[in-house]
Amino acid sequence: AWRLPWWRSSVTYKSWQGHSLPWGSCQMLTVKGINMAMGQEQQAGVKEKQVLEDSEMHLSRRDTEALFQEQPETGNQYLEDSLLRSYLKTHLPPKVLEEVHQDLERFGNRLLTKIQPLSWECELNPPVFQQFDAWGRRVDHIHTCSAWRRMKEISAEEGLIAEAYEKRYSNWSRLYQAVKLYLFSSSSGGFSCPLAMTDGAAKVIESLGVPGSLKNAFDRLTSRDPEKFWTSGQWMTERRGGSDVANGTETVARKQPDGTYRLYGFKWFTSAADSDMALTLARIADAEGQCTQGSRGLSLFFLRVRDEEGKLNNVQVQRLKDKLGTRQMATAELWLQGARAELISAEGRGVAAISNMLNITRIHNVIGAVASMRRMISLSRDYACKRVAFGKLLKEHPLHVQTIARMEVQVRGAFLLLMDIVRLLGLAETNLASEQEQLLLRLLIPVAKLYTGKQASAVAVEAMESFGGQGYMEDTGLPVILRDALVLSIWEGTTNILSLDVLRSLAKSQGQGMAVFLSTVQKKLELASGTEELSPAVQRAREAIGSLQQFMAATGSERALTMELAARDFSYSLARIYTG
Ligand code: UCC
Repeated sequence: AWRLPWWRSSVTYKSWQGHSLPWGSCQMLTVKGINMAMGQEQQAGVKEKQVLEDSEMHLSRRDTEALFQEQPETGNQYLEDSLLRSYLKTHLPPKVLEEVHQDLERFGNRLLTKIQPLSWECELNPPVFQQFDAWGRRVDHIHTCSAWRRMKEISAEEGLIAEAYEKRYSNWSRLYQAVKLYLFSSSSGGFSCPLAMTDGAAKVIESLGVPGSLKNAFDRLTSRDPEKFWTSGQWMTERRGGSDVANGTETVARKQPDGTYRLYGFKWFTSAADSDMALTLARIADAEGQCTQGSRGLSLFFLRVRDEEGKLNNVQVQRLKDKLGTRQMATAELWLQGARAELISAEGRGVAAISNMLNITRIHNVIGAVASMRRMISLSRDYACKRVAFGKLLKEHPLHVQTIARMEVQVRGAFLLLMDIVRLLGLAETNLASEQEQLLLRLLIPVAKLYTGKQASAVAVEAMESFGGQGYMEDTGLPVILRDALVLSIWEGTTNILSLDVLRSLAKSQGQGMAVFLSTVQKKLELASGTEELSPAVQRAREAIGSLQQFMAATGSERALTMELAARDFSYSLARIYTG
């Protein structure tokens, strides 16, 4: 019974609970029921009745046998991921590798034995919103399950945020953190989402030099102590929409005599609404109550969601969102009715300040995309080794293997792209990145986010099909992975918005970003051209670069318009070339 998803109606649930009969027997009862209802038994002769009963028995036994398939499983996800292990072996300094390997092996076992069951519990027990108590008092309480709260403790214990900020392994710390998040993602029961925003908030505070007023928050966001650890929200989307933040933000900030602010507005889409704090944008009102419109009117604020006694900070929860996926996690509509907040950016520099957070959460999105592809393919591979069809195992059918191999190529490319981004981020965060590497990082983040988000959805659908009808069954857990993957191309900037961000990054660097991209790719191709087996791939990559350069040269006087229209295809090309 625990395997039943929560949204199955209680009628179905109860009727299953009522029978301790195995599936086959249930079916036999159903067949008998139909026959009785049709009145055939009364009409049939004794002999005919016997034949009918015999065939029912025969059918039910056969069905019972045919219904059982072996469940696809995975083992320790670190040990089984040969590409991940070979990447770490190739890139990490030996001393770092030794320590990291031990920890990842241990973590892989913990994920398998302890964390994965919690993840399913989160899926079965989504958050519940209680607006009033029994006596009519407004409480606006979001009840989360114990497994979800345990995920928060585990995140602290494992240093899933802390690792990146302690910098124990200098520039490799960020990559190491990303690897742990990648392993955690598919078993996190949706907790990857608050972690993404928590990491983003820590990054913003760090980039501000950890001012005294934010020291406590920073220490908590990056703590390994479950008692201290905080998660953060990122409240950006208002009712006019989540893409055009500059024009969509209506929230007003009114300055108080003590220098703090009170925020008034309506946040339409706040993920992980049970977080301890949030970063949010608002327009500061002047003495006459007027605000500057557009991007230049936006400033960034820090706020606590509740005070020390657990009372909401003048925030009202209107309702929880009814989402297609990520149901484990509370996404809410929030009214800010004078929420106390602290201004943490320069006035009018809110978008630029929160972009540090956006870049981190977009990298987390890539992590989630690669992880979900890896999970689906690992399960699909395992199933291919167990399931027999047409007289042999699926893995003995070349066409089936070809389908899995094509997905495998997608996930491997995406994984290597992700690793390169977090490697560059690690360099940037330890002041070891050249100016060129920083430009490349800025460009690759939106490229990777937009491309892997689409890949993850496509791979999830393809992999689901590789299980046949079983892939479509809720209680296999496979549809959950698909639903959760579908959001990856939507939140944190849709594909088109991210494509425009690619153009923004190129324009801001006045073409330097593109030059760095091309020279980096050329260098990688030169290295690869020394290996004969790779020459057809090198050739194709060179042709793709040639087409891209020709396209850019041909944009002519209508360049801005052409580039805007081509932004998505252009970004896909960058992703494919770099990944190749
Ligand atoms: O909150 C959400 C859901 C949370 C759940 C997330 C969990 C993910 C977990 C995954 C785990 C599995 S969703 C919120 C979604 N909304 C967005 O992502 C926003 C999408 N819209 C954009 O990105 C737009 O392009 C905007 C908002 C950035 C456009 O705003 P503006 O004001 O029109 O942009 P400007 O004027 O071009 O940029 C203002 C400044 C510029 O700097 P200056 O002024 O110095 O030239 C830009 O260069 O901001 C800078 N900037 C950036 N800098 C803008 N974007 C970036 C960037 N990405 N990196 C660096």
